[in-house]
Order: sequence, then structure tokens, then C-alpha cells
Amino acid sequence: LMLETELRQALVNQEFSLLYQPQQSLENGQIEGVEALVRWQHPRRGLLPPAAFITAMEDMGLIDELGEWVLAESCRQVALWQSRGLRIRTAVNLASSQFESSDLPVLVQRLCHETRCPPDMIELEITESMAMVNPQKTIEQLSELKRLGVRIAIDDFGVGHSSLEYLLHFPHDVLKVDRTFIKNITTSKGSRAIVRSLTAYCSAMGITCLAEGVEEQRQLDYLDALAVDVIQGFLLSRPITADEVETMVFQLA
Ligand code: G
Ligand code: G
Ligand code: NA
Repeated sequence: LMLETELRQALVNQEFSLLYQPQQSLENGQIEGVEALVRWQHPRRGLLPPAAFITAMEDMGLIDELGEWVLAESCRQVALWQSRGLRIRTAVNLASSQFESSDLPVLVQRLCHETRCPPDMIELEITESMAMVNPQKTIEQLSELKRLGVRIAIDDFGVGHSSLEYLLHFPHDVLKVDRTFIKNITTSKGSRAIVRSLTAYCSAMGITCLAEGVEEQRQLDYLDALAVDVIQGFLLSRPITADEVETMVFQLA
């Protein structure tokens, strides 16, 4: 079958699923939240990562439908965890067309309401480059989303050529420092200086500074010394199922 036909069928047949990658507070060691990461259970090729289908779905105009499912499923999972006494905030990646849609705030409000998911348990991730396409519109869209009570994370920060002046005007709760800086942190004074300046910015603004792609204990030691708030990466955990998240949260509580 053509990829497009397969992807349309995949939406109808509900072949997508979510894994969740834990995020840990360095202050108290607890799981702060998770990032939802979509997978495609292909009928013959097995479990496929986003790299195999996200761009294609953007090109085919199918990404909004997938994105709505990801958001709804994340809200359902947050509500399910909550009903079992677990508060696990869930971060959801937005594609640029989703973020640019004027319908996004209404959609978010409706899904939170329908699933009984508290809006402040949902974090919407947009990349720095998405934010910079039209900075004025970004400010307006983020302000409207913030009024609903959801949290905002700026993803892949530091590699998207944005002016820091704009960052100040984008309402956000979390800055996700791009993994390039974390990869180089043990060897590069420059990377350490950049992370240090980002943690200073976050702490002054009351924003959470999150380091993504943490793979080694030595990187974690530097990040801890630089006062990063939260880490995410293979060192802590790969993306895992909702049940595995529950087990991990109980073990660390
Ligand atoms: O899970 P993995 O590391 O393979 O994800 C790779 C990238 O795919 C992520 O960094 C993210 O940008 C993108 N991605 C994962 N899940 C989603 C999703 O639900 N929606 C969108 N738009 N992108 C996603
Ligand atoms: O940028 P974003 O947060 O969307 O990235 C999520 C992607 O990064 C997922 O596809 C996930 O599998 C991947 N990822 C998560 N932790 C690590 C890590 O420690 N190292 C590397 N190389 N990739 C990671
Ligand atoms: Na992300």
C-alpha cells in the first residue's frame, strides 16, 4: 500500500499509541511529569518511531488529526492517573500547523473538559523555531493558551536562532535546553556557560529549566552543579508505557 493510504487507515484503525518519557526533579528526586511520544504500531513493520511518519503526515495534511488524538489520549491518561491518586503532568508535542491554528485554544479547553483533565496537568511543547515563525502571533496564541491554565514549554531551545528579547515576551513555564548543549557539557566550557546563563534566566523568571537528552552520570553531575531543575533522558529512563510510569512513580515516591 502507499504510505498515504496506510496512514489514513492507521488513523481509522487506531494504530497509534503513546509512550511516556519521565522527567525528574533534581531538587527532590521525584517524577515531575512525562513527555508523551507517539508511536505507530504498523500491521507488518512493527512499532515505528515518529521519524518514520510525522513529516509525511504533515505533508499529507493528516497531522492535525493525529495531533488531536495525541492530545485527547494524553488528557485521558492524566485523568486516569489522577483517579488513582497520581499527579503526573504530561507534556504534549505540537506540530506547527496545530500551533498556528486559531482553533487550538478551543480544542484544548474542550478536551480537558470532556476528559476531566485539569488544564494545569497538560504542558504544550512548541519548538523555539515554531515560536519564531511569527513572534507576534506566538505571543497572542500562548497568552490565550495560558488563560486556559495549561503550561507552555519552549522545546529545543538554543539552536533556533531566536532573539533572547523575544523569549522574554513569550509566556512560558518551562525552557527545554536543547540536547546539543547537554551532549557537550562535559567537554565544552562554552556549553557549560550557556547552560549556566539559561538556569540564571529561568531562576530569575520563576521558570523551570529542563535539560533533555541526559545520557550519562557525568552530564548529570554538571547539570546538578549548574542548578538545572529537571532532567529527561536515557540515563533516567527511555520512553515507557503508562503502566511502567506508574510503577516508576511509586518506586521513587
Ligand atoms: O520519540 P522520539 O524521540 O523518536 O521522537 C522524535 C521526535 O518526534 C520528538 O522530538 C518530537 O519532536 C516528535 N514527536 C514525538 N511525538 C510527537 C507528537 O505526538 N506530535 C508531534 N507533532 N511530534 C512528535
Ligand atoms: O525534543 P524532544 O523532547 O521532543 O525529544 C524527544 C525525543 O528524544 C524522543 O524521540 C526520545 O526518544 C529522544 N530521547 C530521549 N532521551 C534521549 C537521550 O537521552 N538521548 C537521545 N539521543 N535521545 C533521547
Ligand atoms: Na518535545
